[in-house]
Amino acid sequence: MAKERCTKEGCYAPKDFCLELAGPLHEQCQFFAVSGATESSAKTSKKLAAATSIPWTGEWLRPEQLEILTHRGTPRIIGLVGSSGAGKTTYLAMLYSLLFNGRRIENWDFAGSYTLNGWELQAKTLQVQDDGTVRNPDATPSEKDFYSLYHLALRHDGFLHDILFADSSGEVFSKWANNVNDPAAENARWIYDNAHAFLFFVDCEAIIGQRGRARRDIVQVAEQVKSSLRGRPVVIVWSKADLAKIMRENIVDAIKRNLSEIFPGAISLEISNYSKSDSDQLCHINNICVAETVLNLLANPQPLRIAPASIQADDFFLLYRGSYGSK
Ligand SMILES: Nc1nc2c(ncn2[C@@H]2O[C@H](COP(=O)(O)OP(=O)(O)O)[C@@H](O)[C@H]2O)c(=O)[nH]1
Ligand SMILES: [Mg+2]
Repeated sequence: MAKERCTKEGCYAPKDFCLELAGPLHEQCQFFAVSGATESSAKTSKKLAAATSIPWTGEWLRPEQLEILTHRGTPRIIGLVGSSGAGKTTYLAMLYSLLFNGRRIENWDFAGSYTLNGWELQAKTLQVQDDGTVRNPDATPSEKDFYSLYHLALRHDGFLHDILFADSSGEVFSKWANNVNDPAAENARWIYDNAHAFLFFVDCEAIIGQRGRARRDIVQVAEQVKSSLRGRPVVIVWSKADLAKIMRENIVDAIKRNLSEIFPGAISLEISNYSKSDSDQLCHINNICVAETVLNLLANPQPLRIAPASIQADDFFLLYRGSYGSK
């Protein structure tokens, strides 16, 4: 019997994710299929190699694969930022599940995806199992070269938009917030440099458990996101808001104050993946609303909010701010 092993250096599929395809579908990888080839498996591997010579597999994408989209315009990248376990991957799983079950993002119609397998894989984990439990997505690998870009083609105002949600493990963003040049935070750096907008996750559960430490971590990452933001939109997502009532009010107020100073005017939304009813505000409505808000901000960029410099002058021309600004 063929030995289940991959020939690609540094790849431990099936024990770990397939490096080549950046995901768990190692059986479709030419390097995996070639290993330990018996006669019949060699034939299969040839077929598989032919099948995988198409530029995409339905798995989530890596930056070097984005050329399959760029021929039809610039894809817009939405970076998910937040600590480890903040619910970023579960958010994506829930978003896809809601869309799959017929919920709509107003004025953004689903028109396809290059990463259906990737979406499906995460969404499956939210399906209720025979024993009544849900599994939740596996922890996102924290290797510096692990990328998972989830694609949606959406039709808006008669145009097709390619949207990519960039997920990564929270650890890499914490490392990046500590030191933006940390060699172990390559993917966080890529997401920060290339994203057109950010979903900034604030984990209600972490605030309950870690209080002041959670606040410090949130503020540190937020400050770093702000550092070279260049007007890119940020939507603040309070995740696991089913637990929101248990949070201590003074810490919540302090975090809200910090975030409104760091991201003035940013919209905040509370989400949860645990629904109480069929049209649960936190789950069914707000998860979609997060996507709608960030997409609308991408489609209609807001003017840069630059604090006006105070000008010391008696010159009325320099002091003039226009009739709107003078109110
Ligand atoms: N209470 C609560 N827990 C959640 C919710 N969503 C996710 N979780 C928990 O948070 C864990 C981490 O979520 P995950 O999406 O993997 O976080 P990530 O590291 O930011 O991608 C999951 O395994 C769940 O146990 C939620 O809406 N409410
Ligand atoms: Mg994750």
